[in-house]
Amino acid sequence: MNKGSYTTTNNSIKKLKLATNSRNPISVHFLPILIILVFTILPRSALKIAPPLPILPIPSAPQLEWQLSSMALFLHFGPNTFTDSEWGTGHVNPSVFNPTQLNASQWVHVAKEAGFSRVILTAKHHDGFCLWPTEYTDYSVKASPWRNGYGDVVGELASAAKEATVALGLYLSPWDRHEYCYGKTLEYNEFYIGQMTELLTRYGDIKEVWLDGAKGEGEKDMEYYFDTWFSLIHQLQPGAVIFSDAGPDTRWIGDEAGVAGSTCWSIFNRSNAAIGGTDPQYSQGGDPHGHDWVPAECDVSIRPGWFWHASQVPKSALKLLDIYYKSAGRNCLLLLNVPPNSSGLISDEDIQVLQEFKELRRSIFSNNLADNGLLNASSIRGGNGNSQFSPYNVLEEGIGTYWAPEEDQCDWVLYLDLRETVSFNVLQVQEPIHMGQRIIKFHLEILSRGRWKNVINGTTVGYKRLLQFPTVQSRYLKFVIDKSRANPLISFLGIHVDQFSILSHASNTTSQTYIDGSQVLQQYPYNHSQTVPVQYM
Ligand code: FUL
Repeated sequence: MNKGSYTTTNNSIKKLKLATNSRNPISVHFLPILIILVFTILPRSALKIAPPLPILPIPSAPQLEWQLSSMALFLHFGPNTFTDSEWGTGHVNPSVFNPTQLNASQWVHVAKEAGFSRVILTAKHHDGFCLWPTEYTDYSVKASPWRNGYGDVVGELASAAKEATVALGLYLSPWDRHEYCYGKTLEYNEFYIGQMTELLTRYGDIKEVWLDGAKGEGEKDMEYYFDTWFSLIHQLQPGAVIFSDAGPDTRWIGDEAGVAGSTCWSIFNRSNAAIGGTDPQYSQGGDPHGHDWVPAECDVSIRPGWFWHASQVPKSALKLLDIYYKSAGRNCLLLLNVPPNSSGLISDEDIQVLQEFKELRRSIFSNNLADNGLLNASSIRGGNGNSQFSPYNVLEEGIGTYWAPEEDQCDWVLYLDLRETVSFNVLQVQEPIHMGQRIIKFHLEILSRGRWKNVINGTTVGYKRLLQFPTVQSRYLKFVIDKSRANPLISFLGIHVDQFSILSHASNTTSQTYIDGSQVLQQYPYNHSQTVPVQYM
C-alpha cells in the first residue's frame, strides 16, 4: 500500500512536469499550488516512525551477545577431579593429573547438543594448578604425566570450541594456594596479569573471563588490582564480558543454587558492591535506580560438588528445569556446571540428564499457543495501521522486533484472542533489552465466565521472564503493564503448557472485574488485516 502511494505521488510529479513543459501558461500559475497539494497528500505512513529513545543504562555489544546465549556450561576440572576434593591445598603432586581419555570435543559436543552455546573452563582453580603450559609457574600440565607433559587443556578446548562455533570463557582464580608470591600485593598482581595475558593472547577469541572473591579463612591478606585487571582484559579481548561478584559486565547472582530474585534488574550500581563482600539481596534483585548495566549470571552445579566425585550423582532433569525457570526465566544467564570425570570425559549419566532437560524445554517452549491468535493493543506507536510496532511483533522470536505503545498513554495492554479456549500454565515475556530494561510491574488476566480474572502478577521482565501458575483455561487474555520506567516495549509473548513441573506455590488469582460482550468487542477493534470476527463466548 505504501509503495502504491509513492507511485501515485511519483505519477503526480511526472504529470506536473509534463504540465510545466507544456505551452499552457495556466500550469505555471498553478505550479506552487500543485506543489503544496502534492506534499499535503504525501501519505504519512510512507515514512518510517523512529523507534523510541533507549532508556539508559543499556548493554554493550558483548553484554548483549552474552545475554542472547541464555545458558553456558561450566567445566570444573583439575587435580581436584582426581583427589576427591573441592578446594585443593595447592600442594598435591601434579602427577595425580592424568585424564587418560580427555577429549575436549566431547565436552563441547555435549554442551552444544544440550543447547549451551558457551563453555567456561577452570583454567586455574584455587589450588593454583594451571591447565595450560604457563611460563609463570611449574605447577601446571607441564609437570603432569598427561600427554607426557606436552598437553594443553585450554588449547584443546579452544580448538574444539572454535570448530563447533561455541563461545569460550576462562576462569582464572585470584586466590592461589600454590603460588609463593600470593600475599605480596605487587608481585602477585604482576604474576596474575602475566597469566591472564597468556590466556588472552594465545587462544583466539575469549568471550568471558570469570573470577571471584573466594578465599579461605585465615589466608594471607593482599589487595587485588581489579581495575588494572579489568582494563587489561578489555584491551586484550574487547569482545569478552568480565564476570565477578560486582561486574563490570556481568554480576554474580549471590547464591550457588542458580536462583535469581523474582524481581531481577540488569541495572545495578557497581559502587554498591564489592568483590568478595556482596550483599546477596542486592545482587539477586539488582537496582532499578542503578547507573550501570550489569546483568546477573546464576552459577549452579549439576552435582552437589563443583568438581567430579565418584560418589555423587547428577540432579534430575526436572530439578534443572526448575532452576531454568528461576535463572534464565528471571532475566539471567544460567551457568550450569557439568564437571568432566577423572577419565577426562563428561559422564554418561550427566549427558542423559542434559538430554532430558533439553527435551523438557523443547516440549514446553516450542509451542506458543498465542501463535495463531489475534492480537490488539491499547495503542500502537505511529497509529493503529503501523506494522513497525505492531502487537503481532510479539509473536516473532527474539528481541529484534517489538510492540511499542503510543507516547503518554495511561494504559499499556496487549489483548489476545487465541481463537479457541485453551489450557495453559506458563507465560513467557521478553523485552528488547537493547532499548534498556523498562517494565517494573505487570500482570496477566484471562476472561473466564464473563469476568476478567487475574492469573499472575510479576515484577521485572528483562531479556526473558518465565512465570508458572496453576493451569487456567481461556480464549481471551490481557497482558497488562502496570508500571514501567519508560514506555514499555514487548518483543515476545508466549503462552505455554508445562505438563511436567509440580508447582509448590498457589497462584495469585485475586481481583475479578465483570465485563460484558460489547466491552470485549471494543477491545478488539484492530484485526491486523484479518477479518475473523471476535465474538463474546
Ligand atoms: C566459588 C569457588 O570457591 C568454588 O570452588 C567454585 O569454583 C565456584 C563456582 O566458585 O567461588
